[in-house]
Amino acid sequence: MINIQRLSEHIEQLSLIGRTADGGINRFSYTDDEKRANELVAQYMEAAGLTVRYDVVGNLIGSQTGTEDLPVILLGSHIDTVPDGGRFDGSLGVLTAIEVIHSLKEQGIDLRHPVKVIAFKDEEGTRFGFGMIGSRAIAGTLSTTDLLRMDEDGVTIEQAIANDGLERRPLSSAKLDNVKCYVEVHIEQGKVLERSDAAVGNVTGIAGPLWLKFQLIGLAEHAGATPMNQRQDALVGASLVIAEVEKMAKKYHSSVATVGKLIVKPNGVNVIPGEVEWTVDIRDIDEDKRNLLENDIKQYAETVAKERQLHLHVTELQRVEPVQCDENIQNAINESIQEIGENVVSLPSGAGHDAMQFKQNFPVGMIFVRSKDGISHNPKEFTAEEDIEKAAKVLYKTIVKLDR
Ligand code: HGY
Ligand code: MN
Ligand code: MN
Ligand code: MN
Repeated sequence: MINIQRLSEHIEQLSLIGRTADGGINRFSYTDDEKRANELVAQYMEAAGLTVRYDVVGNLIGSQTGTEDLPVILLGSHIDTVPDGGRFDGSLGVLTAIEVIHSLKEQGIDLRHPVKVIAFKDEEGTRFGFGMIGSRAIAGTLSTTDLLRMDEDGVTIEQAIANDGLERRPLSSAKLDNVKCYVEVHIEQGKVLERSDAAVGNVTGIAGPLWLKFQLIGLAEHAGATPMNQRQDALVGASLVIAEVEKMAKKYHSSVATVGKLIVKPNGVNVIPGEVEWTVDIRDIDEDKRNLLENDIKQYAETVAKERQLHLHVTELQRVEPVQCDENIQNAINESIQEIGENVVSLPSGAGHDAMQFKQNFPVGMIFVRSKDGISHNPKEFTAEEDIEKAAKVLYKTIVKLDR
């Protein structure tokens, strides 16, 4: 049913592009490495019989017609990474979708529905602090204002698109209509499947990431000449807030909150920090609880700022709504898991995925594959070949069921 040797070879080859010294991967949107990765994946798409094109933001789209004029079955994921990321996050979903289309073709199975496989642009948001550029464009929700977001060198998304040599067309040309559904294979990036002794899982819903940037501004002064009770130390203030973020998140059991980036200015040994900037990534499958946690954190930051004569600025970087996966697609996935002799485990996704951008557009479903030790966003990210083969078989069977 699936040529797992070919799929494993594709995963290995793609993982070599953007490789870091410690075996991780740096592959950020609109860079030469990502361009080379797209070119490799485009070859795999063509070998599978897909017609390849790039859309206005650089989504790599492989298409095939159906035997009937029906809505499109959409598959895919992303091939960009977090800094020093793993070889399976995103890439597994794109390559597995291509392998399933390739296998169906080899077995002479012509689907009724047209199919598109997409490697979505910039799912991670690593370069511009604003993720899922590609899937937003496909959903028709990416705005020209969004394209003004800048990377750390001051390059906007719009400039990066132009530098990438992509044909300039209106953003609206990227929107895909007439889509039946979207199904994504992705590594779990958590420990649930492993603890349930399950190779694959059916995703019930996806927690929505809310990204905020906090800035505390105090006064940079001499570390030796400034008495302790006369300081406006931005880093001490930030530290109090950051420690409280963890305590508050634990209060809301299903929520998670992470401070992933921290910038201290002027960052000198003998200078009281005058300015500190940090990010908070807040998630919950329940949007109301996420909003409560957001407000708790903001209010505490304001209290600390007032007590310490610091100025606080909070900027929203992205706010993605949680999404429930479609019941019919979940049933097709569960039946397929049973048919390959695996026990069915259904679970929510703590990680965000391109699928969540399609909440208002068409039904979505996701198939998770077990992550060793639940590790991801890390060079140690690993998923066993036999688990990948099972996930590919589940996707194969799910597509055949959805095609009826
Ligand atoms: O942040 C996430 O959840 C995903 O890896 N982009
Ligand atoms: Mn990721
Ligand atoms: Mn991912
Ligand atoms: Mn994803």
